[in-house]
Amino acid sequence: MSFETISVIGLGYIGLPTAAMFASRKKNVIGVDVNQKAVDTINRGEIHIIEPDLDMMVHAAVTEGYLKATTKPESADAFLIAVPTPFLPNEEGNIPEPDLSYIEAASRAIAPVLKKGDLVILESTSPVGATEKMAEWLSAARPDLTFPQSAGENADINIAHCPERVLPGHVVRELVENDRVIGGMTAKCSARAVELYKTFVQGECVITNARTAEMAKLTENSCRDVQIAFANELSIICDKLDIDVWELISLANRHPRINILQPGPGVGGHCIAVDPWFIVSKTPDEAKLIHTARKVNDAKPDWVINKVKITIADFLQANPDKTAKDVTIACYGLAFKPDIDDLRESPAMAIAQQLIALHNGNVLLVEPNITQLPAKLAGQMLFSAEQAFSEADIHVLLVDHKMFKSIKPTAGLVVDSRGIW
Ligand code: SAJ
Repeated sequence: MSFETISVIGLGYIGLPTAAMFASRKKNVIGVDVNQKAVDTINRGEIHIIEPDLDMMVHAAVTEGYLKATTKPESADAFLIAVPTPFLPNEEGNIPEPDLSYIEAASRAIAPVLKKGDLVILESTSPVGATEKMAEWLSAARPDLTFPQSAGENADINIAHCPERVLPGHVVRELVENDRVIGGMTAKCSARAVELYKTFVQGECVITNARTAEMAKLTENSCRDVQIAFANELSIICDKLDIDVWELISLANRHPRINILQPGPGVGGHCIAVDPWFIVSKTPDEAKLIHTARKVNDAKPDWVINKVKITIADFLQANPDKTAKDVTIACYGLAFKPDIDDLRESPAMAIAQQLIALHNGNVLLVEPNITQLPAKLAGQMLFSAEQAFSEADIHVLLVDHKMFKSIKPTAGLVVDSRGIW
């Protein structure tokens, strides 16, 4: 049975590009989101997130009539769930537990419109076992239909986990080109999911089971987290030993089998700093290295703040006529990584906020990729790099945006968390 109508639940950074991609292949796509504002924006042919080329795709899909957004699920042949899986609120020091309530809510929302022959795919990054849980929620809501956990290959509804693996900023290209892990609850579920993704995926669709697919996604991001933690730990060791860590890494990387990543002010974003916890919370006694890497990366912003405090003390020692109130600090970059405007879960933002709270003098914020500061920084102003260069006594480089690679301050003290100045 082919897929004529496809519904995508959750129209965020993954769901919206995926919906637009199916629509670009002339499938009827129903995008569902609880956010009425996002739904209205999309139905005007506009987008509420920033991702290169997505605006054109959504505009074309909506004007040609292949994509519409709504807050209430409608009947479709396939449902892709791409909702967030954040943490449950937890006390500092405890292992964060994943919050599956968005997946549960999405399952309950689509259950009434499911019909025999439908395919349901969980795309959200999830702890091992989440797809089976989703299948249970669906089955509890629709006792009149059969599901793979009890009916196997003969189930009325097919279910699979197919994790997204695209890099923010390159989503449109990577959705098409990346290989896809397809974890069906049965062989038939996998085969149908492959058929669906082959609508636009040019990469290979590699079949496994749902649990392995869940773990594959968590493994990819945990691997990167561990590798970044290694670089961050090296930067702290090198600082103590008076060695330039960036020179050290570039030398070590000349070895044919070594490829060390780059240290920074910490790990941000909604994936790499989150997903390893899904492994740690399931297997806390076994996931020792993954847990330690998380702690190393989470501690890095405080290390940078401490560096700034030491630099303020150095400045005051060299300028005995001044007090902390007279010292102007500039922070360069607020985004969670270079050349994007996404400030969520950004270590640079956390450092800037803490410096504003800690420091008696002025803190100037420079972020060339935004025009307005978020509410969290209400009362602060955005400055151009040139203004900050001329006004600040201490320059704190937090994000290696392209722009900062071509200019640098000529006076004042520098705390460079990225090694470009
Ligand atoms: N970072 C460093 N040093 C490095 C590389 C990255 O400090 O050498 C920092 C970045 O500055 C940033 C954080 O790590 O704060 C994460 O950035 P990233 O570019 O490594 O990854 P994300 O979060 O943008 O996207 C990741 C990708 N996963 C992997 O590369 C294994 C992407 O493919 C996933 O789809 C995405 O997570 C996701 O949605 O899970």
